[in-house]
Formats: sequence, C-alpha cells, structure tokens
Amino acid sequence: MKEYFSIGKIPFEGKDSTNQFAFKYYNPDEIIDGKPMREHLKFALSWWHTMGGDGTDMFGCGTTDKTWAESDPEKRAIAKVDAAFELMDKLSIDYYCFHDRDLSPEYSSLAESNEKLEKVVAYLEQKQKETGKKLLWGTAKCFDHPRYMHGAGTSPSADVFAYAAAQIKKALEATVRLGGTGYVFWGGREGYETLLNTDMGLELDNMARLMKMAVEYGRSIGFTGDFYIEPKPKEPTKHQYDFDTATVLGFLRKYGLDKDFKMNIEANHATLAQHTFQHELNVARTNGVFGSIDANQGDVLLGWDTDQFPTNVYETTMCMFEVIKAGGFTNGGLNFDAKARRGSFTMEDIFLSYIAGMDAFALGFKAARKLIADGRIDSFIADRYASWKTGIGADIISGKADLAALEAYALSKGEVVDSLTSGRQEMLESIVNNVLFSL
Ligand code: XLS
Ligand code: CA
Ligand code: CA
Repeated sequence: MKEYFSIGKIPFEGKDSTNQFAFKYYNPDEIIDGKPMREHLKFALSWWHTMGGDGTDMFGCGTTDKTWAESDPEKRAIAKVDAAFELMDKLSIDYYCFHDRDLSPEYSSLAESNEKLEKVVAYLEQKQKETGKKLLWGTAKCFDHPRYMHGAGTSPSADVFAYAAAQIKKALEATVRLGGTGYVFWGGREGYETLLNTDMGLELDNMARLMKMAVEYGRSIGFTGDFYIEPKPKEPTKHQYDFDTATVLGFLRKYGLDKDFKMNIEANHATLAQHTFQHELNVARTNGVFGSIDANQGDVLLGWDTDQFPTNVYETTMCMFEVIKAGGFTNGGLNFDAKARRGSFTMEDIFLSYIAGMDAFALGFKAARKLIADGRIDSFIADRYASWKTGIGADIISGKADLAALEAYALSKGEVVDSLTSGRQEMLESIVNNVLFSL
C-alpha cells in the first residue's frame, strides 16, 4: 500500500516531551473512568478540510497540494480514502465525517454522481472493515453548486428543493451503509440576503418538510442514530435561519422535529452568534438536545468563520465540562471542522495541527474532570440557589404558591435585598485558574 505521509505513527510521550510529532496529553489508551481516552473524546477527521481544503481563500489560490497525485477525479477520490485512513491510523483518530461531494465530486448528471459516489462508499466500507475506523456522521453538500445559490430546502424553486432531496436521500443511504451514528443538516445557504425578495414563512415550512422527509426515509432504511442541526448565525448568507441553538430549538419544536434532532455545536459558530462556545453547549444540554461537536475556534478579532484548530485550553476545558455534565458522547463526538492556516501549507502541518487540537482537548478533558472533582464551582452554584430547596422557593417549584400567596409572603417579609449574596465571579474565575494550572 502506497504511503502518502513520510511521518510515522504519532506516539504519546507525555507532557515533558519536546518532540513535535508526539502527543503530550492525548494518550488514546489511557483508561479514565473505565474507558480509554479515545472513547471519551471520539475524535473525528473532517473530510472536507483535511482531504480537500488546499488553502484557497477569497484573495488567493491554494497553497497545499491536495490532489493526492491523481488528476482523474475517480482515482483521486479513492486516493483520498487511502490517505485519510493512513492519517487516521497515524493520528489515532477513530472516526471521520463527510459531505457526499467531499467523497466523490459532482459529475455531469445526478445519476452519474450517485453511481460514482456508491463506488467510493463501497471502498470506504471495505476500509472500515479492515481497520475498525468508523463514520461519525455524514451530510450532503447542498450549498456549493450554483443551483443552490438561493438555498436548497429553502429555495424559491421547487425543482431545486427536489434536487436537494434526492442528494440527501443518497447521502443518508451512504451514512446508513457505513454505520454512521449521525446525519447533519448544516443550513448552507438556508437563509436570506434581503427580506425584499424572501417569503420567510414558506421557506421555514419547506425546510421543515425536507427534514421530516429525511427522518421518515432515514428511519425506514434503518438509521437509528441522531439527526443534527448545526447552528450558525451568518455566512454564507447574511441571516442563516439556524441562527443559534435557542432559535433552532424553537424551530424543531414548532415542526415536531425535536424527537429526532439534536445539535451539532461548532465553537466558531457559537462566537459568530455572539455567544460563548459553552453557552451553546449549555443551552443544548439543559434542553436535552446535546448531540455532537465541531471542534475548532475562531479569532476574537475577526468576524468570520476561520475554522482554526482549537488550542485555547480555557475553551476546551469549559466545553468538556459541559460534555461531562451531559453524560459524555453517545452518538456524537469531536469532529475537527478545522483547517491549518493558509501559511501552514506542508503535509507536516496536517499532523501538527491535529496534534495541537487533540492535545488541547485531552488537556481540557482532564482539567474539566478536575474542576468537577474539585467541586467548588458546583457547590457554589448549588448554594447560590439554596433558597429554592425549602420554604417559599420549594412552594413555588411545587406549584403550591400562586400570585396571591406570594404577595402575602412579600408583604409580611418586607425588604429582601439583604437576602442576596455576592456572585463572586472573580473568585470563581480564579478557582478555574487554580485547577487548570495545578495539573
Ligand atoms: C460550515 C459548516 C459545515 C458543516 C457541515 O460552516 O461548519 O462545514 O459542518 O456541512
Ligand atoms: Ca461545522
Ligand atoms: Ca465553521
């Protein structure tokens, strides 16, 4: 078998290692709470950035060769599979995620695209059997081709809607065949540029119709995993309908889709919506729709989707804090929807950027476990809400107290400002520092 990368398997060497091609914190086989770290973190490789992204941006062409030494598209698609499986093996990554068109490009007709895609899927199935690698989730690229310029499920054209439905049907079949435990809807161009040309009500009804069809078809062919919506507030459209988790929740509940759909939360999309990553995870968790994560980070000084590899340990810690509180991953995982910077253009940079991201999450996981075991944050929060455990608070929660009863209570109590205690934000932030830096 041809080797695509001259770098060998990345070993775990521990925090004192200075070997750039070694993990310092991610030890895939370290047993924590009865299972190996690789199963806690469930890292996934993103096919689009890693196997296809060549550094092309709005201002310039690619800087990295991602042709995998094949000019023929069919041969290239197969070479991509081999290169991806080599990477997953060398980086100890167990999962991958794809868009249909990352696996196999669009050909001159839908029938031909489907036929060629099937060949790649068959090859993936064989490679999975040989290696034990798995599909985390699949999706359809319904935003790239010009036909989707006004959206897919929200297109003003019913023909375009039908085309997208056909593409999603095939992508679902591929996901099921490869044993994927998730299927993602990221609303590529499902949004608007101006309300002057947009029937928002019809567009949202149609988007829900498409998702309902996907659920019905998926379940009929044996898909038992989770459907996900991946919120994002803007880019490529000015206003994306799946703005953030709270907006998506309202949509899912309105259309009765909340039993089948969970969230795929991306760090960079959270910050584009002016939320922290943790906020989005917390909203998903407390509403029972936490599903999967697209692990990356944005840049606070840039207002767009930079999809950087995550290296901010504060962020990975608070992310894993939420993941642990949600009971860990079930069908989901940590998909690196991330790309090395355009200037980090060598094949080594693929390894170095994954190592950086995986180590940042391993550190975050350990720090989050320590934060929970330390208990100071949790007990502070519990104490802060202690008034809801007994007396009038318990009466409100149990439904015993009505407005009249509360009025009588407030009148008898008089001024209550003295019942408040400090929020202690600075102290709590320093506890986080204390836990993080005494690792
Ligand atoms: C783009 C999205 C996309 C989804 C999958 O911003 O992150 O890559 O994850 O369609
Ligand atoms: Ca994403
Ligand atoms: Ca992104």
